[in-house]
Amino acid sequence: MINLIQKNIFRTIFGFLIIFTLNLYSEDQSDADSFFGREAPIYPLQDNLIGWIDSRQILTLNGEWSYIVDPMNNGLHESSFFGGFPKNKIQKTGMELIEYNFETASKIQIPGAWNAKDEKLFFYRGPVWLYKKFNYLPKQDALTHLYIEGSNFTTKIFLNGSIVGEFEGGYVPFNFDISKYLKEGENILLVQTDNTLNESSVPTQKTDWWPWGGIVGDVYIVETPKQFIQNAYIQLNPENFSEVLFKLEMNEKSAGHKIKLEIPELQFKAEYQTNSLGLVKENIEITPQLWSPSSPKLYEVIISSNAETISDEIGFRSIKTQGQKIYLNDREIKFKGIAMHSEPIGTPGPAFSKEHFQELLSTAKDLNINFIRAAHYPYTRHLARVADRFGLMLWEEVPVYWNIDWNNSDTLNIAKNQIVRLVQRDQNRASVVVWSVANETPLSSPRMKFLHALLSEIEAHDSSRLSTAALLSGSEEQFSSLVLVLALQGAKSQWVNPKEKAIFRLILDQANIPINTELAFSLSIDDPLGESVDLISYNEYFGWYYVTFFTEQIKISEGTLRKLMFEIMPKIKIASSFNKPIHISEFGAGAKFGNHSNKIWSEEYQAKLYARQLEMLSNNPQIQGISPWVFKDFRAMLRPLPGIQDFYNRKGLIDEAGNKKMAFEVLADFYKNKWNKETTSN
Ligand code: GCB
Repeated sequence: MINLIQKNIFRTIFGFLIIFTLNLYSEDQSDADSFFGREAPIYPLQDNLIGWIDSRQILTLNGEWSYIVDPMNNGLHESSFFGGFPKNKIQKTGMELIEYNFETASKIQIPGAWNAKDEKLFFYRGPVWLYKKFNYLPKQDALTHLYIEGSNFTTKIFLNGSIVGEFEGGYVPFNFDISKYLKEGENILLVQTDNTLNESSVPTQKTDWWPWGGIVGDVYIVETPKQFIQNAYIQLNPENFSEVLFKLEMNEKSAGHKIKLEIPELQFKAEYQTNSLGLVKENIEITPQLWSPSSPKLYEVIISSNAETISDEIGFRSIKTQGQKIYLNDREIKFKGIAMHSEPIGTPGPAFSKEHFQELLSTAKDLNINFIRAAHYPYTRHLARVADRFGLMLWEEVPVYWNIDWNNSDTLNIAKNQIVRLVQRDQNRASVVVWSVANETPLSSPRMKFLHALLSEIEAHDSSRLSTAALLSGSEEQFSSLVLVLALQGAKSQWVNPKEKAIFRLILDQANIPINTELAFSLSIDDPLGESVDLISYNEYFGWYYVTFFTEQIKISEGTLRKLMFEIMPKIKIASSFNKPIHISEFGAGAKFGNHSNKIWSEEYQAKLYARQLEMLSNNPQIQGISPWVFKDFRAMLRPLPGIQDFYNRKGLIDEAGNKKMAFEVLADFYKNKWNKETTSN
């Protein structure tokens, strides 16, 4: 008997090896592929976004989840020999061969990124499985949705062994109807999230921030009636402050749904009916007190249908540009800003909660700011909620960063989906005054087409805010004229050494420029995208980056060039051929907290650079807003310098623990005492 069994096993193994060998050596590669994997199933795509999430019936799935790292992507049904992790097989007799077990796996807090939780995963970019068990009582006559506020960057969802769907693109919320997969009692949710970026993703592989992996926003089970309010928009008419535009959309395109709108504090109550597309669109006559940084007034707004009631706290304000100025509620305002990344103070990983943003924004307020650039991707909805209450204006952005696969329609769809979802989520936040579609994207015609497509999405969904993109500008000729201005300064200088002076003179001679010429450097922002945006935003790094390129070209020491640059900076002219306001969306310098010297990476150098930059920027009348780079040191794989960076970008005004660097006070003082005081109190 034993012999027979042994023989069979031997035969099976032998057969297995033969197939294995045959397939390995098969001429036809697809046979080999199908041996290791199965056909990939179709993953349904996400549903339309559900708005007003905070007033829905929700069960939170935030908290402790289990996780298994899957670097070879072996847990999917289609790539696994044994059927994949979603089957969630459990050993019963101790004899079943199952090479995973979510019950005994390591634990992680969700929302949260695995790179921050587990040291071994610090640099990890790949798939990880996240597992959550929850009890549920499915409701008749209701729909149940799974809502995830952000998951980086490709997410596959399985519930009780069934495929729910897939969402591509990080940072933005998405939801799936899971009604048909739910069971009474224990339910098992398995989410595979993969933070790999590639040349066609948004962003692409290279970013100057950490590609945090995992579920980075709230996870909720949301119950709605079968016919529910998908979303609603209620915003001031910028042309008439006694009128508000109200737009509502049902999930089903059908007429006759009765909708009640109430704003109790304004004694406003009205009823409407949806049209055949399931829409309401009305202009409402009310005169709210306007939201502004000095008075961030919010009103409770309640919307009900026959089957449900949703509500929110909403502020009303207008934002416009006219000529080269910016107006909030028709009063001129300057954006006294700071740029940020979504990382909390003192805690590694991404920021996601109300508490994280409360701490970030209240510390940032010590800079006397009225504006925040939330670079370079959407943060969770808590940011804009906190900003609404704190009276801070916000710039929100999608991660179309550096070079993107401009000609790829899938890439465009990811970016469109990101901007649309961001707008749909935050469209009622008074704090949000700017939508940005890109950061530092090199000029080309496919890039123009791509960015125009994103701007059109904004136009179609919400044209009441300012559109922008942080531009790169300045032609080669413009920058070579910067070398000439430095050479003039150097040739005349009292402190530059004779050898370097001789080089400067030679440069001037070759350019036929007499040494007594008065020449100031002027930069014109002429990116053709300027035509299509409301705000001309521009990132510049005078005093930090540019001289590094010149030092090699002209053989002058970097120290000399940096000193000369500081001397000429206050006279630099920045303008644009577009008759629109300019916002300097970045400038900055790296400094390690506690590092004191007169060299780079010191707090002193950073503070001096701020002083020179601020002098330069306030001498340029077209500049109506600034958001220096950056509020806090943030994690960045591009920044390895040991002892200084250690994988942090050190351009923060505070370090990761919240310690203030010297430049913090320089900016705080500028905003409080120097830059057009009259426009601060708006
Ligand atoms: C930039 C980028 C930003 C970088 C920054 C820097 O121009 O927009 O993402 O982090 O420079 O620190 O170099």
